[in-house]
Amino acid sequence: MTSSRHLARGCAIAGVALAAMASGTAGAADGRYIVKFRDLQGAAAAVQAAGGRVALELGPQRALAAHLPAAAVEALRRHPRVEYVEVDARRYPLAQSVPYGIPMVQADDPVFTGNAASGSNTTVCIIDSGYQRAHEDLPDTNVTGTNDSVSGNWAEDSCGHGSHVAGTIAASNNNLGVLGVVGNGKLHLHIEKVFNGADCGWAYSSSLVTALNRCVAAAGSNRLVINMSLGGSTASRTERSAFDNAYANGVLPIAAAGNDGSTRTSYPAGYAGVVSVAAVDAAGVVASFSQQNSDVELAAPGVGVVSTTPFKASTLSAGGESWIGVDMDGSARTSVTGTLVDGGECTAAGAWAGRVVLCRRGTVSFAEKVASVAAGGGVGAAIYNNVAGGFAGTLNGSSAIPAISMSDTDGAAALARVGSVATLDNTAGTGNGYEAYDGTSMATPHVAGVAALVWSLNPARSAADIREALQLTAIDKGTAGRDNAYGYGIVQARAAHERLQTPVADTAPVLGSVSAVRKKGKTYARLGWSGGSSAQVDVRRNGVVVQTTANDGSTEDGPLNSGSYGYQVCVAGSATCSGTVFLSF
Ligand SMILES: [Ca+2]
Ligand SMILES: [Ca+2]
Repeated sequence: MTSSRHLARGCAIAGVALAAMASGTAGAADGRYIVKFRDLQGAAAAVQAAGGRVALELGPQRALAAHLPAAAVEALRRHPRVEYVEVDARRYPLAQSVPYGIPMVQADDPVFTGNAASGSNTTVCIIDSGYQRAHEDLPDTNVTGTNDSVSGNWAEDSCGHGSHVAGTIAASNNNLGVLGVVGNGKLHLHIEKVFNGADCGWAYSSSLVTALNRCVAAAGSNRLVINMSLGGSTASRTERSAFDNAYANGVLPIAAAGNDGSTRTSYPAGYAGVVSVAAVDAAGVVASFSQQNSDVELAAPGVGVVSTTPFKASTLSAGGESWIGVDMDGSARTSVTGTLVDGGECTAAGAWAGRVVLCRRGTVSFAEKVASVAAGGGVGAAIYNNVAGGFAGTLNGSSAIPAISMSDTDGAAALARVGSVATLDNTAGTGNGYEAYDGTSMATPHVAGVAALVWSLNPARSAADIREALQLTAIDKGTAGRDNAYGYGIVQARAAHERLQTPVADTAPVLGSVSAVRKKGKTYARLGWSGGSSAQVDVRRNGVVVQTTANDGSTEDGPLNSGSYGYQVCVAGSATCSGTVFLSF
């Protein structure tokens, strides 16, 4: 049987919480316009004569901002000294929204943001659906990738999954969009594109192994973390040995625990050499979809994670306001315009010919609501939530008219604009999108980003050291100690870093035996020991170092004259030594 690897993404989009990023567009419902004159002499009088009220004079531009009734707009457009009249469009403060997961995993701690070395000489390889390089909030430099004849151009992302993962790891610390775990651009990202198509589809296990090989080659001398927000239920011998060997060779692979809500093990997360990541919500509670088994190792934010997507946002605009909604699965991807009406719960068709209809969530399915709107002649449906927040919905089929979901608060704001002309724009296309997704796919990049961040500031440590520090410093959740829902708990960047900064105390070797052996008529001492925290040991004879050798458990010393000798084995260059064992002959 052929195994395949699917995206580990749960119920997709769970609402959009970036109201500050919405921009006002349609019309000047508040009646404010900019009127451009050939010269300003008599301009204010002309505005007043037309029934308007001047708000602001723009001298160098020879223009006035003014509140104008509709009739005045038309009159001024025909005025011989007026060049044009345009809507005085709204501008909003640009702000970066910090997703809740960033502080939850301590990624914004000053120990990292205040250190210019954070992220440097470290690579995160993202094996996914590509990377929307043109996105305004994703790094454009320090990014490499591999084009693939099957999956296409790595710098484009047809389904959005890979770009969402990448944003959680590395969205830029600037004045827009979101913030990633490493936002300073120092982290090297390498993109391996194994998924393609609008739904991302699936990839073969062999493609995943090829991607791993390319990640290793691309990382060069950098420390390498691999992000795999993917998995499947069938193990593969080839894949297992590839990832276990990579880990043994100093690579840190991290994968999603899976979204089935079952106790099944998912692969590659299930291999010993791969860290398996569970998903928690903003309250730190394990998500219902997050798979629970003995392989789960760490937990991280994976519910309602806002990050970067390559898609143009779906919007409803009316009366000078615009709200960001979410495309309903199966909806037509078109833009329509019509008078906005309140359809209640849209349980039955109304007289909605040519209208854009607002529907409240509840009582009947989304598909039935949209069918009612279409049957009533409506040109588009915007379904707003009946509880707090946004939501993602499916029509379990397709509709000829566009349908989007909206949050409860945006729905209430739209209801206040009923009667005005509305545009429901659900066209698909590339753009600087931001969406909230659910899934262990979203938890995985939090851990990968934290591992890279911590490793970059502790460059002498091994992949095994980083892994151990993440385990030992995670916030314990659920039943005390490691458990199958949370693993060791929620990953903590600062705590792991501090643990790695503390020097580890040496432990002494244990010298088990010293015996005399004869070779070519001469006598040697043969030593056998175990333990010791160093790669090399000193052999001491009567307190004097006579040999420094590999800590491999045995060596010989000599030739020796007959007598009595006291031997010790010590951590190289230290006084951390075994007890003394005597040899007399
Ligand atoms: Ca940003
Ligand atoms: Ca626990």
